[in-house]
Amino acid sequence: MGRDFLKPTISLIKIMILIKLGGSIITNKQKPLTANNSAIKKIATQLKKVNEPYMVIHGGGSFGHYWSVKYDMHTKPDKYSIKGVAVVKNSMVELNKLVLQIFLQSNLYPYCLPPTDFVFGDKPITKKSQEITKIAKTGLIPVSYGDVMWFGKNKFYILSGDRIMGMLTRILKPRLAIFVTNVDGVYSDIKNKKLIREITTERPTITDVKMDVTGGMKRKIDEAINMSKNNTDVFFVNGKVPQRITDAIKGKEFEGTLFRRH
Ligand code: IP8
Repeated sequence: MGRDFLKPTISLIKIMILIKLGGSIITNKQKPLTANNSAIKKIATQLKKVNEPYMVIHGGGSFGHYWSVKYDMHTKPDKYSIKGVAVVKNSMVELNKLVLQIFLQSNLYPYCLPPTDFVFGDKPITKKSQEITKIAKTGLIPVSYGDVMWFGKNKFYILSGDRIMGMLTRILKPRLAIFVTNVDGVYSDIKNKKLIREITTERPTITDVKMDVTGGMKRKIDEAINMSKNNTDVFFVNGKVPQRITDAIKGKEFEGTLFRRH
């Protein structure tokens, strides 16, 4: 099935692409506090070929998720251990720094945007979020990440990168949103690796892999369905074959799952 029809008409009206680099691809989830530098490098090399405004949001993987589990911290606002808050936050800054460094070494120009810059409590700050497209239009790449956030009333919560994707889709109305993970897309059957090529409205029944603190693949699918309802095409692609990211952007045929906008 060709997907070329997705590109020309939409790009005339809409700009901006949101790319979520999942923790499963940019870190080694089996090894605490280990980034997958070579995967990040390969993705950065592909991103160098993109010549339209885009933003990158990355997940926590074996950094943020590792510590969130250790300190029993979740997406629900609560009075979590303040040591936990400090440790999770620091681990995400560390991972973000690595991503920024590799981007710079790959001749990309990242512009670090922690979610505290455009989220207050659990809501996006519309005016600040709207500036993101303008930053991306200069050629810089706004880079944000899942994080532990101050909620108010002595409570904190884990804000996932997937949630940020959903929030910003509503405000920026990107022409495309891409979730990069370590699998080909959404499988209807994880054992046989049967890939669902296209999802319109219905949430597919999937057999999920291990859950993480922010909800794993199921959560990602719900977010993607809502984003496609917000008139944005959403792709799930495998970051181990990073060319699929640029193929999706260029409207070429590629292996992955499309959540068609409606
Ligand atoms: O990996 C989670 O972000 P995600 C960030 O996008 C933390 O779910 C701090 C666990």
